[in-house]
Amino acid sequence: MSYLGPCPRGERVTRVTTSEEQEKREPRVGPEPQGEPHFEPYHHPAAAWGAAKSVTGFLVREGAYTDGPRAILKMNHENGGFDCPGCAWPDDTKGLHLDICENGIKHVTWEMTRKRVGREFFAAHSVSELSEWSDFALEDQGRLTEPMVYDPESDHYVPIGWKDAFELAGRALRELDSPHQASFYTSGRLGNEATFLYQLLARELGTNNLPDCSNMCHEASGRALQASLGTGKGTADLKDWETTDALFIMGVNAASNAPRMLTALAEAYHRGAQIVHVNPLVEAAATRTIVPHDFMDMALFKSTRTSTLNLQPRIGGDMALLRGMAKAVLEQSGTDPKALDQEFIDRHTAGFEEYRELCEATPWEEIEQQCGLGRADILKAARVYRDADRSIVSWCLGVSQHEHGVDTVREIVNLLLLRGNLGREGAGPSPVRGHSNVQGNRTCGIDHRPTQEFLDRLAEVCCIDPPREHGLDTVGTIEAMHRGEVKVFFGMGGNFALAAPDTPYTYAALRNCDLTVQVSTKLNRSHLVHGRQALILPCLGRTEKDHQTHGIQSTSVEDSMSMVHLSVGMKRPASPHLLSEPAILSGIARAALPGSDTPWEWYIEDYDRIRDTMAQVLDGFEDFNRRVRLPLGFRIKQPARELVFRTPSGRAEFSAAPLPDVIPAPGTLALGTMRSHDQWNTTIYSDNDRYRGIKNLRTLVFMNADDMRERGISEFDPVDITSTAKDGSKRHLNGYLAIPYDMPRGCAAGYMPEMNVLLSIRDYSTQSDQPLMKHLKVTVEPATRNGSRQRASRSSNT
Ligand SMILES: Nc1nc2c(c(=O)[nH]1)N[C@H]1C(S)=C(S)[C@@H](COP(=O)(O)OP(=O)(O)OC[C@H]3O[C@@H](n4cnc5c(=O)[nH]c(N)nc54)[C@H](O)[C@@H]3O)O[C@H]1N2
Ligand SMILES: Nc1nc2c(c(=O)[nH]1)N[C@H]1C(S)=C(S)[C@@H](COP(=O)(O)OP(=O)(O)OC[C@H]3O[C@@H](n4cnc5c(=O)[nH]c(N)nc54)[C@H](O)[C@@H]3O)O[C@H]1N2
Ligand SMILES: [Mo]
Repeated sequence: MSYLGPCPRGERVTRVTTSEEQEKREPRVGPEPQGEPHFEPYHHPAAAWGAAKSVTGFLVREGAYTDGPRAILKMNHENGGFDCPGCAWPDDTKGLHLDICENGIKHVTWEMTRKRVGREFFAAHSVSELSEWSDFALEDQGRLTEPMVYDPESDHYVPIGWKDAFELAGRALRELDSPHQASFYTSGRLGNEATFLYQLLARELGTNNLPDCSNMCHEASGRALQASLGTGKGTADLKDWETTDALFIMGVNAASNAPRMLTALAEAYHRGAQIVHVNPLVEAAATRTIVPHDFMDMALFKSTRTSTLNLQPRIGGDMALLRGMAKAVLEQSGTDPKALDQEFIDRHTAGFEEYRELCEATPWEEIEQQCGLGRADILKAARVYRDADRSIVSWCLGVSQHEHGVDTVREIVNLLLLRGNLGREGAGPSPVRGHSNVQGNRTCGIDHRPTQEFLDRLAEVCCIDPPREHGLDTVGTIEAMHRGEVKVFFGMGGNFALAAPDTPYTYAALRNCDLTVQVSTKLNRSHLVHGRQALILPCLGRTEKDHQTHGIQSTSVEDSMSMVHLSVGMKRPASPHLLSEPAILSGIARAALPGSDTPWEWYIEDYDRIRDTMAQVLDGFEDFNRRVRLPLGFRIKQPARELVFRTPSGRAEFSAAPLPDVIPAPGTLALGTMRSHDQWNTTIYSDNDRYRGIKNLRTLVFMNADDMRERGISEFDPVDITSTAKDGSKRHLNGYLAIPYDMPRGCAAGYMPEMNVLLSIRDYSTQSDQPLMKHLKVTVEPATRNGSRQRASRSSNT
């Protein structure tokens, strides 16, 4: 094995151990450091003035100090305005006038920047040159302004008219031997109307190759809820959050990634509800908050607790904790019949006896070892659950991105069923979705495994003959591109190259395509890692006015809690040459399917027409155009919420899966990849992570202090991280800095997307096909050759 040499901080060094040893150096993801790396544990409440300060700096940097605040006042409004393109947390049901958060503001401002990337920019910089730039620098150039096509002779992107761009894409699709040689990726920003047209295009063409970011995100949650309850979504809504007695918040960094949840947590605490956080790290949302739109609290620095109990299981230990809680409740039911809701179990569930026997047969010692918590802690959580009349369990990627993600979500449902926490106010499962419309994408047909009923309706209403076989998901698409079986890749938003696992493998896969098409708002890595032919098609953002023949159009989105509402942009588009996403899809569809009977152009004149068709195809969208215009939109009916279960037994089904072994082998650590506070997936705003006390550093690994000591590693020491994949192949990141952090032994954490180089494409869950982004098997050692200890600072008072 050859050594890669010293690694300046921030450079990613990847070595993929394949038959032919490859070496690869990647540019940094984050910005040039603004100072020395610094670490000081954070002790302040979440949100509050730190957030206000951070927002102000950001508005100034993006030149949006006048447009920004004006736009923010139009965000998430019950009548008109646009939906925050940030996370999928629902809008306040009381029509709150400032239903916003720090990261939502940053996200909107990022889209509204005054910076532009025009033809002059591409003329000045070749693709090879841009490939050396950091991901931060690429996006920081601003909004894309006109369609561009890759010119291999000059290695530059050059302008192309929309008509020619559509024809180029259309011809490539027309000339494929099989429609399955194309794959259509969606990032969860796409509005419902464009989503519907996108899946129609793919299916009319003849393929279900519709990978999406859910395949890396909540696929496990969807599959588990579908199997247990017959509906792939959570059943609790914001009203339930407002009335529940106990909230269990698992595997989510809410203060950074769903910050408007802080309001719900603070309100729950005031009400006297119990709030249990389950996370190997005690994140900021598990401490205190100052709710940003509560001006009096802001002015008086008055914070509210947002937790009553924090439990820190080992990475992957959630299922064992849940099993322990269920076991405790079942044991208690021997003397206290009210511990169980036997009537609910008898009337509405199947498989209870088998589950009870499994819980009895699972020894406490195994439960304690697997979750990494003592019995007393498990019993504390069980008592909170037993004492609450109504409970909600909420979760995100800390639960879903694991080998046994489906089993764990099903165990959440098992626990809820024991006490009838379903189909009534204040209770139920409540996954926190990621992208603002990722749930709507699935509802509106982005699914590589569509149901036959959905395809039947689509065939009937849209007069097409959709393919019946399953298509490719994200991992499947990457592998098929690698093998040369997928030749045309469409990216409808997102940054596939960087978001997907096994960075060099994914790059090679994209480069193996005949054509890559990226519909985007900003320049990113996926434009530079491209096929033999490549198009960049710039589109309107959600904040911008979408003018069509019948006037300004709005699009609809669905939040985490199944509320569908309209979003209408209010800003002048960043460039007169931008098209809306539906218009781009219509143009490509017409070129790809010249004889199509679908009225592609007619749909674009007025999106109400798309909605009328959707109303006929999609369950729960009846009378779509009227209902979506109601003040808060409408909620898609959830059969499970009404205790109607579309499962084989017609009941809610207990699962009885054995506990997985999640204990790291001696000498190894389980590493979870996650976001910093100042990033939005692959979009990096700065290299700070305020709530975790980090400044000027992304190339780090958080570790337990004893694990560091055992390896002779001190704070800020450079280390080499080696991952071992299921197939034994090894991947490396060298010269990362170790940071001691309050987390269980055997666990480590670091940032995505940098750490995707450590994850083999073949390491995905056999239950959900999701890449194992929260459970990499790694060793961490002092850096071998990089002797120069980087200068770094840490506050001495901690
Ligand atoms: N500002 C901002 N908001 C976002 C995003 C963003 O990048 N920036 N991304 C959006 C998207 S697409 C998504 S999917 C969501 C993601 O939202 P999160 O799920 O919060 O995303 P991560 O940053 O991956 O954080 C994972 C959390 O799980 C914890 N964790 C890791 N392993 C385990 C485990 O085994 N068990 C438990 N219980 N916890 C564990 C980590 O400590 C961390 O708190 O956020 C959405 N919102
Ligand atoms: N290791 C590791 N990897 C992960 C994860 C993890 O936790 N760990 N999380 C995974 C998850 S949960 C997700 S969701 C994926 C995210 O994967 P993606 O959704 O593919 O990535 P994003 O970073 O959200 O995409 C950013 C790009 O979207 C484009 N964009 C922004 N707004 C718009 C718009 O309105 N329209 C269009 N057409 N384009 C727009 C911009 O060009 C921007 O550069 O990453 C996954 N990757
Ligand atoms: Mo996500």
